[in-house]
This record gives sequence, structure tokens and C-alpha cells, in this order.
Amino acid sequence: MRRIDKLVREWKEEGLLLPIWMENDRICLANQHALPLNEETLTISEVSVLAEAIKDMTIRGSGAIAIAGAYGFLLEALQGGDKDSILRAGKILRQTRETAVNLLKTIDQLSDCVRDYQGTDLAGLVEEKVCDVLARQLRYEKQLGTYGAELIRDGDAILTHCHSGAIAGSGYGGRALSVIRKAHEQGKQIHVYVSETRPYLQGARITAYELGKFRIPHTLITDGMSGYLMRSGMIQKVVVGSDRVTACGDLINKIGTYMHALAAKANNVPFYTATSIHTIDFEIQSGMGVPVEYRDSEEVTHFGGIPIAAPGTKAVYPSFDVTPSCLISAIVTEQGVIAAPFGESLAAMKMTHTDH
Ligand code: RUB
Repeated sequence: MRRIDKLVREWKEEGLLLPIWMENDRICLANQHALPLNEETLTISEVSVLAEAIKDMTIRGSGAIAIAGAYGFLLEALQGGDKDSILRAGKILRQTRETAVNLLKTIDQLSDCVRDYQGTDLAGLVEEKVCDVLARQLRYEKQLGTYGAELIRDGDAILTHCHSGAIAGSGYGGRALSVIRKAHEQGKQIHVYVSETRPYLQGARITAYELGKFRIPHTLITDGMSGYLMRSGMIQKVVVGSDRVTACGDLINKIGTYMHALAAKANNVPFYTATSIHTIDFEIQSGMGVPVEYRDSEEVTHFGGIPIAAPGTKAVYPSFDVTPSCLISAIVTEQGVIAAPFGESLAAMKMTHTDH
């Protein structure tokens, strides 16, 4: 049995919520557009179709799209692709989304391996590297979840934004929900406030769905409600994921994150981001230097294809925002919880790690 098939089988047996997997040399992915009403699986056998699925957010979340990029390499390799065609596939996949750095780093790492390979079993090499990427991401989710859960107290109500969960990652809990899930598994009585996350509603559609599956008590709110709830003492912690963290600790995450961080600061509510070494961009200092993806304004004026604004209304959709490090209480990583000054702690973390 192939290593990838063995890994997928083990993970399914473990009960992980996989965003993407391989079956009979084709890619299967959980259609995130269809959730929560339908649990639908799409089958893909061409890299160009996979790239479209990443672009249109059929698969989304920084960890999951990195894994999707890796599977794209494997798909091309298993179809007999040579070095050139695999590298071409990598290029196509790299152009799909520009802000989440995991995807870019994963593709660059795999491209380097393919380019440098001198042996005769290219598909075997790609499979081995892809399995390493998958195993690493799952390991990090569980490790950072364990560290992050130490910050959560019995009785805490926790706000989370967007969906930083299992199918946005490798299947356990992504980033934010790994922390929350671990705290719940430890028996802490917690309650999660889920902000709906306009305009795509990843919070309402997917976070609430996953929390239901994990049997974690939760309440849905609209994005603008968090400040009032914090001021009313109803929220004790904020935990979000991270599409990119810069060398000085600025956080680039789903649009709306910054507003929650400001409200948290004003109300003395600790604000945490969960991340991993792979999501830290040591090349960039200020978060304002990170390219932010602007998506189609129709995603704001319409919902599920139905217009919700008067015809001709202009809209703008920056998909991410920047939370400056001064608003962040601590950064949860697979190596432990990092406190300010983040520049120094992140640089120290880089020194002890080769995989960044
Ligand atoms: C990425 C996304 C959110 C998460 C990041 O956006 O899911 O920003 O908070 O969390 P998109 P994680 O929905 O545009 O792909 O770190 O777990 O990916």
C-alpha cells in the first residue's frame, strides 16, 4: 500500500475531519461552499481544477490550502509528470492566493526538492515529501493546541473569528480550534462566541458546524457585536488563527480580526493568535508590507448569488487585515507560547528550527 493511502486511512480511522485527501490517485475535497447544509465531496483529477478550487475558496484556510498545494504536486507526479510539468503545476498553484504564506512556502519547498532531485523515482520522492508536509501540519496542530490550552481557564468564554479549524488545517483543529478543542478535551467548561465573518461567513457556516461536531458549547454573533460583549464582561479571551505573522509579530488574518483586537485591548481582554513556524514570514517586518488579497466586490454585494444591495452599489473586499503586534497578548506556537517582545522571541524560535 502507498504511504499516502496508509496515511489517509490512519487519519480517517482517527476521526480527523480531512479537508482534502487522495483516493485512487485522484484528489477528494470537502466542498466548503456547501457547508453546513451539505457534506459534499468533490473529486479532482487536474491541477488546473484544483487551482480554481483554491481560488474560489471551495477549499480554504491557510493550512488546508498549503496541503492542497502539496496534493497538487502529488497529483501531477502520479499522472507521470516529469520535473518540468510538476514545477509548472507548482507555479499555477502558487498564483492562486497571495496572502497566506503557508501555501507559498510549501510550494517553494516542494519545488526545490523536485528541482534538485537526481534519482529515478520522482513520483516516489514527491509522495514522501507530501506525506512529510501532511504529518508535520497535523503534529503542529496538536502541539500548539496543547500549549495554547494552558492559557484557557475553566469557565472562560472565548471569541474566535473566521474559521481556523479542522478543515482549514489538516483535520484536528487547525490553529484556533486546536487550542479550543484541547481545552475542551481537558474537561474545562468553556463557551465559544463565533463571529459570523462577513462577507463569506466562514464563522457562521463552518466554525459553528465544527464546534457542533466537537460538542463544544457555542453562540453565533455578528462581527460588530464583539466590542459590546467584551465590555459587558461576557468574553474572557480572544483566540484566532493566522494567515501570516511577520518577523516583529504583526498578524495578518481574516478581515475583521483587527477590529476584535482593538476592542479586546480597550477592554483588557487577552488576544491570542495561534500559529506555527511555517506561518511566520521572517522576510517581512511590518504587517502593512504584506500583500493583501482583494476579492471580487460581488462577494460583498451578493450572498450565495443573491444580491443584498441595490443594483450598482459599489463595494470593496480586502480579504485580510493587519493586527499590529502591540495588540497581541501572546502568540501560540507548536514550540510554546511566545510573549512580547515578539521580534526577539520569534527570532530565537527560528534559530532552533530548520523548517521555516
Ligand atoms: C483564511 C482563514 C482565516 C483564519 C486563519 O482565510 O481561514 O483568516 O483565521 O486561520 P480564507 P488558520 O477563508 O480566506 O482562506 O491559521 O487556521 O488558517
